[in-house]
Amino acid sequence: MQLKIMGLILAGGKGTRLSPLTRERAKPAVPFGGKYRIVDFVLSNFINSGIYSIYVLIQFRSQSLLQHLRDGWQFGGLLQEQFIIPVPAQMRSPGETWYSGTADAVFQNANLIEQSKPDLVVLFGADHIYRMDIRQMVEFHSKKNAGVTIAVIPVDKKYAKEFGVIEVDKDGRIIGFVEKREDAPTMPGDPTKVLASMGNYIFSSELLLKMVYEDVKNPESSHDFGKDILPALIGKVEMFAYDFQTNRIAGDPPEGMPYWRDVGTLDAYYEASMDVRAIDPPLNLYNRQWPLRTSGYSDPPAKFAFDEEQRRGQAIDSMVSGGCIISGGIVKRSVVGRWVRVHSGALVEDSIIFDNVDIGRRAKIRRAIIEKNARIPEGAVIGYDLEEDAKHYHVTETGIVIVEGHRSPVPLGSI
Ligand code: ADQ
Repeated sequence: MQLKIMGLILAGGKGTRLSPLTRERAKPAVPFGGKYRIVDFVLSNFINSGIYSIYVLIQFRSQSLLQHLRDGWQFGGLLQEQFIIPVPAQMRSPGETWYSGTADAVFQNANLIEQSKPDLVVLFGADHIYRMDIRQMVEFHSKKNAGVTIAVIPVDKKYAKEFGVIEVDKDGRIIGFVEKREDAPTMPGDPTKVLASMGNYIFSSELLLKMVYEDVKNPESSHDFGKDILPALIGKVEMFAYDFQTNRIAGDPPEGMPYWRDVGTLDAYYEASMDVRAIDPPLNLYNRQWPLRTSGYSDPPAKFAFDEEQRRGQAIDSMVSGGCIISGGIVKRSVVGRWVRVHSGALVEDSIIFDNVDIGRRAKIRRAIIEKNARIPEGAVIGYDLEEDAKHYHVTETGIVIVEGHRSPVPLGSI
């Protein structure tokens, strides 16, 4: 029997720890990998897994995310059950509030589930960099006859306080769940690791509805899946952990381990970006059987204007997006967004450059994130003297310099 599946994506997080990148946009709308946004990863996972009925629950600073969903993710029209629809808070909670937590976000949209009566709700976060064939998790959920299945991955014990941590019995049944606690239980046989929830759940629709209706009546609840709903289900329903490490993507080498990163901090975001741009990357964007989808931009190809004499005008070990012109400058080990100009004599190394940035002649940039629309003046030096940089820019713990951009874009192509 073909199961009827509804996709719900929780895309309302503030992403405070990614500030200033989240100053103007919700975390799922933060650019990643040059031409993509973080939300493209989960949306591509859904579409590539054949889940086509998708609601995206949005909240904070959603304009940029809405625009991205409109530009890149509109489809359907012919078939009623094929859509991606962004839904802001419906003010259906007792106090007519914004989504007060992830469970409240589902409660406020319970009518969508009631109307279409899916068998399963695939409820995923929107904040992670990974590829996952969700069909394999659905199959696991069905085989186990589970009420809830949570995708899990081992992470280093020192990160326990950032995740929901799960305990399982020998059959993979969940027997413990604690949310973000330093003293979370480690994995049997490996005291250095905890089994982290990836924030991706499959629920039988009936159970999900029952839980969010009960939760809204509970004055003690913070209306959150990790803090309230999941711990309360232990021992009451069949709840299983799906081991993400068993997930395989068609077209990938069989020995490759699945990659998953919570890009919760600027340093984690930087590391994941560098992972993806690597020559032999742990997450391969070039597997045509698992396309990472995004806006269908009509940018011209990136262009490299090479100066033979100076040996300049090139990008090495880098990803460079459409509309860019690297004109007499050098880009190394970097991720470059759309419509970027790198002028003569400029050197960009180990950096992430967002869209529409102009890097002036002879500027030198190292280990930096340069935000959208920024103008780097001629001869500027960034990333070489962190004490000096800290006077002008945000510098992270590991010494990544964040150069803020401008709100209003300089017209595309005018530089
Ligand atoms: P966090 O990611 O810290 O932990 P949360 O901030 O609730 O939890 O975000 C979960 C997802 O929901 C994100 O995609 C976020 O954008 C979205 N979201 C947050 N608040 C929302 C709201 N009010 N409305 C709509 N969407 C909202 C969670 C789990 C942990 C798990 C980690 C994995 O709680 O148990 O380990 O994810 O990263």
